[in-house]
Formats: sequence, C-alpha cells, structure tokens
Amino acid sequence: MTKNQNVLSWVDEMIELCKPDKVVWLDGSQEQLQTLRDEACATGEMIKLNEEKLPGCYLHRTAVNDVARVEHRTFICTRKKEDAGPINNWEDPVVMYDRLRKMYDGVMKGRTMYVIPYCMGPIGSKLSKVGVELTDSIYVVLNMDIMTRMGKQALEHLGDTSNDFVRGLHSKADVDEEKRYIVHFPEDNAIWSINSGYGGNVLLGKKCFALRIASYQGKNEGWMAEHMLILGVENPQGETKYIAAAFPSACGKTNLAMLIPPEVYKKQGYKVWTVGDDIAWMRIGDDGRLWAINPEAGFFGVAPGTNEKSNPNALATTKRGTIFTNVAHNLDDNTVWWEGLDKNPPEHAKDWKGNDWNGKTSTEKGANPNSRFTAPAKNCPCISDKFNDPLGVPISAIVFGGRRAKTAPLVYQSRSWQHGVFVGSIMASETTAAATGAVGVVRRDPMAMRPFCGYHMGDYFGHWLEMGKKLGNKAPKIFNVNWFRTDDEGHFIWPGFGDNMRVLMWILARCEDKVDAVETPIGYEPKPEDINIEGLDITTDTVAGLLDVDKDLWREESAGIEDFYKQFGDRLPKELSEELETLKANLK
Ligand code: OXD
Ligand code: MN
Repeated sequence: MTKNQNVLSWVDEMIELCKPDKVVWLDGSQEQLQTLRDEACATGEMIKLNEEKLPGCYLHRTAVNDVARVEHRTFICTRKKEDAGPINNWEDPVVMYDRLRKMYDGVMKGRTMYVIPYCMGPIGSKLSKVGVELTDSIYVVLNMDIMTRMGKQALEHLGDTSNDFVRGLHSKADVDEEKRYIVHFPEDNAIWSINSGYGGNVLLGKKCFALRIASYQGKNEGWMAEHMLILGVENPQGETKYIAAAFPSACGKTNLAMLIPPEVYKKQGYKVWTVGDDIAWMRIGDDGRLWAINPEAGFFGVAPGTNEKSNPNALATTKRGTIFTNVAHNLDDNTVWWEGLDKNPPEHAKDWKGNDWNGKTSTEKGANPNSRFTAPAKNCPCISDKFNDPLGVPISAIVFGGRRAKTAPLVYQSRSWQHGVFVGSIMASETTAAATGAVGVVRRDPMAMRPFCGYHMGDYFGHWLEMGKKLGNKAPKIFNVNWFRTDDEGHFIWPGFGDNMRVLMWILARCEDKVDAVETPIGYEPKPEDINIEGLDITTDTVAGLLDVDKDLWREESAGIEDFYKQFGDRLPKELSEELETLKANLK
C-alpha cells in the first residue's frame, strides 16, 4: 500500500517485536471494514444493533477495570526530565523502552496486527498530519475509521519519502490494570499503549497524538494544538465568525459546540455551525490571522446526559454508523439506553457490565458514567460546511471557561493577548459532589490542557506568548466565561445550554468593536444591559450579579495562583508573574 521506507521498516520492526500470526493493512475500503465488523460480532467483541432504528450501529463493552483515561499511568518520556515538566509523569526513555519492549515481546502471538494509516485533519491540508497505529483490536480499527481519515488516503497524504508520521503501537495484551501504560516519546514521534482497550487510551490519534505529541510539535514548528471546540456563528447576512473554546471535562464542551440558538436569535436568522467539539490545531495563515482545523473526523462523546433537550444535534449524530461503548443494551428492541436519555429505562436489558438489568427496579446504573458514543461528524445536523476545508477557519475569539460556583463572572475579556494567556493559565474548575464527594475543590487546569500538554507547562505558556507576538494586532481576542455560578441554595443562576449564545454574541460584538465594556480588576466586562436577556426569566440585575467581581474571593484566588505558579520555577514566563502582580495590585 505504500513505498514509504520509513513506514515499512518501522512496521517490520514492530512485527518482529510483537510477533503477530497475521498482519492486515487497512485500506479504508467498506468491504474490508465490513469483514472486520462481522468478525467482531462473531467473536462477541461487538453486538450489532437494530438495523432499522440504529442502522450501522454497534455496541461494545470494555473490561470492567478499563473505563476511563488513566492519568496516573500516562507518561511523557523526554530525554531530560525537566522537559516533561512538573505536571506530567516522567520516566527515562531508555528505561521505559526497555520495560515496555519486554511487555510487547510476542504479545500478538495468536493475534492479528492491524496497520492503520490515518490522517489527522482534512486530506491535502497543510495543517494535517499523519499517524500509523498498530493494534491487535478490531474495536480500535473501527473507532479509528470514525474518528480519523483512515486508510490509503492517509498514506497518499504522507507521500513516499516523508518521515513526519507518528508511530503508535497498541496492544490490549491482558488488559491488566497493574501493567497499563500510555507512554509518549515526543522526541521520537512515538506512542506506546498497552493493557487497555478504552478509547482515550487506545485511539492514539486523539489525546495521545492530536494533543500530547502535537502540542510538542506545535511548539517546535510554530503552531498550536489545543483542547478546544470550534464553532461558527452565522449572522442573518450570511457572514460566519469562528470561536475556539477550551473547557475542562464535564463543563459542556460538546453541548456548546452544537448549540441551538435561542428563539430571539433564531427568528433573526442566526445559525450556529460545529467545526469541532474537542481539539483544535491552529496556525498563522498567509493573511496573518489564526486559522484552525478540527483534526478529528468524529465525536467521541459522553453518552449519559445526552438527550433531546440537552443536545438534540449530538443525539441525531448517533443514529447511524455509531459505536456505543459501555451503555445499557435494551433487549426488547436491540437498541441502547443511558441515564439521562429519557424517563423510560428499559426493563429487559443488560447493563454496561453485561449483567441482566431492569431499569425500572434496579438501583445500579445501566450505563457507565463515562460510557461513550463514537459517531461520524458528517452525521451532525449542524456540521459546518468548512469541516473538510483544507484551509480551516479564521478564529476571531478564544474563550476559556471552567466550573466556578462563585469566583469567576459570567464573562470577561482580557486586556491584551499577554493578559489572555494569564487568564488561560489560571483556568480552574470545581469538582462536583457527584464526582468526588467534596464540593468546590478547585483543580487548576491551564487552558484545559493539564492532562494533555506533552511538554513543560511553563514552556507551553511561553509558546502561547510567542504566538501572540507573531499574531500582533491580528490576534484573536481572549475571553473567559463561567456558566456555573450558583445562588445561596446552590442552583445555577444562568440558564446555560443554548442561552450561552447570548454571551457569545457579546464576545463577537467586542471582536468587531461594536460594543463598549467596563474595566474591572480582572479585565473588561459587559455592561449588564449589553447581554441580551429577551425571552429569559432573569433580569438585568441578575446579570449584574453574575458579573460581580468579589475582591475578597479574587484575593484568595491570587494566593492560589501564586502557589500553583511556584512549581514552574524559572520556566514560568516573567510576563505571567507580571500579570499576577497587576491582578494583586488591582485588588488592593
Ligand atoms: C476527554 C475527552 O477526556 O474528550 O477530555 O474524552
Ligand atoms: Mn476532551
């Protein structure tokens, strides 16, 4: 399938190590994929769902001990420890290769090795990059088919001589938790993953390549790989402006990316288009602006909570050609169900572990809280017509956000790119009672990249500052939002979901210099009356409350930031220490 000697010799080397019985190269053809789907159904690895209700859809269950990303077993192995930084787990690459080689030696005996060439980003785009993943899992092959542009086309994009491809090696091995490793060697363009079958650990194009390795490449090559959704807001004149936004998990990224405009905007003819829901690769274009692509071709979304009200577009996306993982299996009509889908759980079902389950009487959950759908982006009713555009889309605004009950206001704008980098670097989200038992524990998650930055976080901040210098006055404006402020009873004050568009509209108006702002100690804020609340149950006073900056809370916040910053030592850019000093002075 390729004459590229760099690919061929690396695959040969890995075959020698893993010793599979058989090697199959994926060309991306439907015939080949269907053979694999049939084989996975025959062995029980996947279950074919109701062809009428869910055409081309399948159900898969992972091992019970293997349902999420494993940050504590995820490593960045750079030659120098300090290059991985204080937030990543590190091991010497020589030691790690040696340890892993012993585990991979003969691991595919009696199994087939699948060779998956894939392209992250539109074929032919200058922003796209190729990876090759070797795996012994058909589930991985079929997910990679949805999540990436896979097969022959990827090798053609790479060409016959290039060595610029990411080498990904994956084996389920024995799915042994104690021996689970998700290891990145950024200096070798390599990812080795073993003993897991869960998406985030094994679909190596996603978090491992498109964020961890790509962030490192981006620093060296002058571009950015970010944990951001990309959406377009089209005005009644047919002009579309694009926003890239970073949020930690469980803050509604997929919902925001697929937002349905509230009536007040819909009736005027505004539309919202989804370019991506998780990852953005951004480069400076010939016109000096920042251009973004979504490197993925599908959505790997959390199922629970997705429903007709919260995200009808996501739900519609999962109705065809989708792989469901760890949701409940409705035996009556051979479909799927998860908590929060509707108020009608099936009585004759299997839960995500494969045990008999009655949704009406059982106290156990039917779906794992991190159960997922892998769905093709092309199914999405609001997918942008620029989704496959090799040029990507020009970004007007960058938005950061987290879940904060009190501190952060509904929205504020940074005073400059440098201040915006500070705003991103201090991003934090409060854990919910459901997740940890302890409400309001702040976890700092700079730019939502804490688990995904493939190098020293201090250098990463430095790279952001560099990009701003290159962009100059063409740089996107940077904002921070918080949909999650609560009242004294703990209820959310802001309605959220589609109504978040009201805030995006202020953001875009600022980008076009169409609206004023008020200066506060933390940055620019809207005048309360500039947030459109037509049709909402809240008053301008409520908005004023949502925009309130409590100086005492922000003094506490500054102390937290100072503590957080200490770990970066002299690799913290001085510009960020200056911004912290400015904040402290503004709060006096
Ligand atoms: C995540 C995801 O964990 O997108 O951030 O799956
Ligand atoms: Mn994510």
